[in-house]
Amino acid sequence: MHPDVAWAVWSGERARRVESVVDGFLPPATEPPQRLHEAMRYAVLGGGKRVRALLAYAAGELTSADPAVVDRAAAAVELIHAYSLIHDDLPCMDDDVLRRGKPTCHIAFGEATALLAGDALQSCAFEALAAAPLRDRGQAVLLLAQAVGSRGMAGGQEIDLAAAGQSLDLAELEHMHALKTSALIRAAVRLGADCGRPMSADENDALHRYASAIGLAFQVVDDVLDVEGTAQSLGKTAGKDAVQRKSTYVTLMGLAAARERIETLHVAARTTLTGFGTGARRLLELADWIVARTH
Ligand code: GRG
Repeated sequence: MHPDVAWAVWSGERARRVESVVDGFLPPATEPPQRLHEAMRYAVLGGGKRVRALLAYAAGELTSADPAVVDRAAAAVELIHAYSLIHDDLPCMDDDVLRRGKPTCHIAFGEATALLAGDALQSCAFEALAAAPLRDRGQAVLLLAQAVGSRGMAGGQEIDLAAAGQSLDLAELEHMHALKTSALIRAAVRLGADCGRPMSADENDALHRYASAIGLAFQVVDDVLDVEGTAQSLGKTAGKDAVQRKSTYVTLMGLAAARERIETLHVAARTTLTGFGTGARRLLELADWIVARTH
């Protein structure tokens, strides 16, 4: 099978897999309070590239994990991600009306229900991990909590909000994204890998460097797409960074240098995996896909 086809088959199968795990884990929309459960399901099901889940499954392949064991880790990171998007789209934050090609959760369900849906999805993520068939559930819960709290994603979001109307330098921008975007991506990789055989300290370190590089590359691509994409291709509002006068890789470096930075991070991510052999195949493919993505 051609490598591109094999990748499409694998990623499509894993994306459907996590969709069904999340679907089975969430309360049904018919269960009271129906509106809240409907909003939760609206935000997390039927959309999104599932990058974080794919990273968890791919990292699981590196340590020969059974995908059935990775399922809960993959679901947990997608649940957290969906919560963060709901909250990020609220009027008090990024104030957006379009997400994954449909009205944002607060447009569809109202602000109060959207806020609660985000809260409840975050709880669901921890519930999924806490009851998962993992070797060390406590460690997994700790890892995710640290990645999404004030020293991780939520902290990065606060730095981003505080920077409104100000210009950040490159180091400040990188620090913000290391928390806001990369922390969850790093957690996805580590949680997935931890579902398989124990890793050596060197392997752990290499995987951490892979995830950091790919997390940052994901963000630089996001900045480039905000300039080059359309609402139709992205499924979310395009050109927002310029309207909000946000510092981005493109505003600080220019488009050409931002593209070069993506390629440098791409090469760095691939290089960190050289010692892993064929088990790294999916992580390598994911690195290629993340930097080449168009939405
Ligand atoms: C509200 C605590 C809190 C955090 C929000 C994730 C986030 C932090 C904000 C989202 C805003 C944003 C554009 C971040 C940059 C990168 C990013 C996370 C893009 C969206 O992720 P994708 O492209 O989305 O993986 P899909 O829809 O494919 O899942």
